[in-house]
Amino acid sequence: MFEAVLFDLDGVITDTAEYHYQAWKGLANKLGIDIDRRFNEKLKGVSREDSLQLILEHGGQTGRYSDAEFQAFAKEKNDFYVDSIQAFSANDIYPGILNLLKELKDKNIKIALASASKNGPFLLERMGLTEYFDAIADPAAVKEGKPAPDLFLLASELIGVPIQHCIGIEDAKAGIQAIHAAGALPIGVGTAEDLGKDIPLVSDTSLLSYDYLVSEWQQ
Ligand code: B16
Ligand code: MG
Repeated sequence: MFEAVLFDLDGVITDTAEYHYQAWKGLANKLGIDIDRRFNEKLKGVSREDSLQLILEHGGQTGRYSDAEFQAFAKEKNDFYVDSIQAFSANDIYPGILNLLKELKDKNIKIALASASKNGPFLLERMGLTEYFDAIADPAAVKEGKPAPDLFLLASELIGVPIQHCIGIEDAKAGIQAIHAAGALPIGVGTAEDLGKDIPLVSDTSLLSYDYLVSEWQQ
C-alpha cells in the first residue's frame, strides 16, 4: 500500500493557477506578447524564471533583455501575484482536499508538499493547512524544477518514505512528467488532453478520496 502522498499546490490544493495566469498575462501584454489559456498549460508547474523564459520565447523576444531587466520582470509578476493572494483563506481550499488530508492523517499516511512555488508555505498558512503537512520541499533547494524529478524526490526524502511507495497529485503536464521520472504513482487533476491518457485522472478534486487513491494504487 502507498505510504505517502506528495501534493502539488497550485491547481491541486487551491485555484492559484488562475492567479498565476492573470499575473503572467498582465506582464506579457505589457511586453507586447499575447498569451492565452492554451499556452498557459505550458507554464503550470514551471518555475518563475523558466515561465518568463517561455513567454519571451513565445513572443520572439529571447535574449532581448539584460539579466537585471529579466529579474525585474519576474519580480513584477510575483508582486502582482502576491498581492492577489493576500486574502486567501480556508474558503479557497479546493473541494475534497481538506477531507482527503484528514483521511490520510487518520490512516497514518505521510503528507508532503512538492510545489514549484516559493509562495507555497505562505498559502498553506493562509488556508490553515500547514499542520497537515509532514514536510514542505523547498523549490529553491533543488537543482532542477519540474519536469525533472528533483522536487518529488526531495519531498519523499524529507518524510523518509521511498518514492516507489508514494502517490503524487498534479494538475500540470510538467508535474506529471516529474512524478513519472521520480518513480511515484501519478494522479492527475484535469483532462487527458492536457495531462495524457496513460494515467489515472480526476476531472476535479472533489473526486479525490482515500478510497479512490487505494483503488488506483491497486490497479
Ligand atoms: P512562484 P505548483 C507552480 O506551482 C505554478 O504552477 C507555476 O505557475 C509557478 O510559476 C510556479 O509554481 C512558481 O511559483 O512564482 O510562486 O514561486 O503548481 O508546482 O504548485
Ligand atoms: Mg500545479
